[in-house]
Amino acid sequence: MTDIKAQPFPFPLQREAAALIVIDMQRDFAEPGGFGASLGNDVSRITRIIPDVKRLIAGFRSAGLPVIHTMECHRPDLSDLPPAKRDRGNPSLRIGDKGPMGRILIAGEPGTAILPELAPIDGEIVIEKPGKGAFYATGLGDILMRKGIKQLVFAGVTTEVCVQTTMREANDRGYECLLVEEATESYFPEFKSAAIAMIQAQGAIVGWTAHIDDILEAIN
Ligand code: TIU
Repeated sequence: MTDIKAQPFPFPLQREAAALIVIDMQRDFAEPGGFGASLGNDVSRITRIIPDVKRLIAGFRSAGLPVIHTMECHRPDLSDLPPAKRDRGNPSLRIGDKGPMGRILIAGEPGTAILPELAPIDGEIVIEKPGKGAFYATGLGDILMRKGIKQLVFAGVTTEVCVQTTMREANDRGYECLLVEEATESYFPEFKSAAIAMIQAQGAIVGWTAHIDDILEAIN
């Protein structure tokens, strides 16, 4: 067992049972005209983490460890979109509406795709999820169990919405969760800091957080 330098204390890596999960690094959250922008957010914050997420993915691939990708999206007929989610707030475009990159957050549309720099390669699992958490209404739990994965290293966006929701779901299911600080981002810097603090607090109540170089050194 190798410990990874982490907060609030070292993460006890079980290399054979660990996987990277990259949450929702989609054009819809990172590019103008997508879902994130339709909610009034400055999406340029998200693009800044692309090089670090890319480096992290490359490190897991070269270590021979699994990389799992998630995408927040809905069926074209909207049958998996609760009206409460579609109707929430006052966005300039709602989920399912046609925007400059196709229909917002709909499976198969150009804007819903994972950013090309971070695209999955053959053999990597891609989970399409209708919720903020990646365990809700997906096959993720069964897939992880079949693969013997017990530890999840988290990257992606946004820290306090889909990343933290999925970490909490995973933590309750018995996974040990480690968030990579440079490889996650929020539209709100104060929410990213708060999410990191609340994850680590109370003796890793939700999980650990660590820096990218410490993780890559431990797995390679
Ligand atoms: N709005 C926001 O911060 N996030 C989302 O809607 N989805 C994800 O975090 N992926």
